[in-house]
Amino acid sequence: MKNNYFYNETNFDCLDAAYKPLLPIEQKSVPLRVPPLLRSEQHDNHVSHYTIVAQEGEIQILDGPKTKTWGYNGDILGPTIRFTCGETYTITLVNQLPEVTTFHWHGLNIPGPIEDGGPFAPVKPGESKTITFTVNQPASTCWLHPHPCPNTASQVWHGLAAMVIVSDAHEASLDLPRTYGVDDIPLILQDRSYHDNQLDYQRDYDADGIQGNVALINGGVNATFDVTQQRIRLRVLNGANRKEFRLHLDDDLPMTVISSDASLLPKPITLTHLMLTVAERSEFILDFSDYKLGDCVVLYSDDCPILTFRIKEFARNKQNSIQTNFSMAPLSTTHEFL
Ligand SMILES: [Cu+2]
Repeated sequence: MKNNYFYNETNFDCLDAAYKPLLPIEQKSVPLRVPPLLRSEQHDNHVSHYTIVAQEGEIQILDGPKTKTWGYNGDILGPTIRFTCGETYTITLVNQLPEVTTFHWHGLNIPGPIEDGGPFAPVKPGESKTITFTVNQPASTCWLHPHPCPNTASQVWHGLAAMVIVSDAHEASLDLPRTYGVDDIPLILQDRSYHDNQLDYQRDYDADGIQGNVALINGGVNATFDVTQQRIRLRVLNGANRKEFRLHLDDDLPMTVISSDASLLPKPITLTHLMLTVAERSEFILDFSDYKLGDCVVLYSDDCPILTFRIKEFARNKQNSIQTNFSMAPLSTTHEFL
């Protein structure tokens, strides 16, 4: 291992008797699903209105029958929700699931118990609730997930999770990739087990947290992403119930980490291996300037390939290095709640 902070993988796995490794899957690769951006229905007096619907669906994940899933405003996961620091949002939360859920804003510094969406903010089946909050925190990558007691884990397992991006004027002033879907890419990493292509939470239940052998990335398997810009910013969320993701590129391409859970780091850190535990987020930049058209670079977790980058044509600029000092605002204004 080139980065000393990294774990001893062999020992780590031996100590966890129930550890389930990710296994490569024999299936044709498909383009990476990039969740759409959530559109506001209305914008008046500096207040944006959104509607988020928790619903049942089904989607093609493995070859064969479709998998029954849950999602926000769709079959699985949800649209990416963008907030701007200082803006106020009114959000209508709709529960079309057959059981109680909540809508928890993991990483947002907003009031509880209702707006925050913890276990004390239930939305019953067939009902809806409207919340209003003002976002006031540094730029960060957060996420939305259900948090009902005791069904948080099973609802996430069924597919409820969405990425949340907070932007602010400071982040906007930095020379960082931020064209969503082109060079600013959300990656929700998860693992699942399937039985005849279906989830079975009870069968796979583990009191320490459920695991699977199939790696999902944005709800799909064996994904490829076409690189059309020299620098790609990945916003990575470990959306698994229990599993750590231990990321590295097949040729040890450096990852320039710019952000962790709370916000931007004081300055970027370059790593070749990065471990994310559950619910953790990290933003890092990959610079593909040393590759040529047609090359492929593969992102792994442990020894399982999870995403292939295919190099396309793009303008190259060796001078376009990443700023080394973000001079970010102090972190004391942010709080983190699970
Ligand atoms: Cu959480």
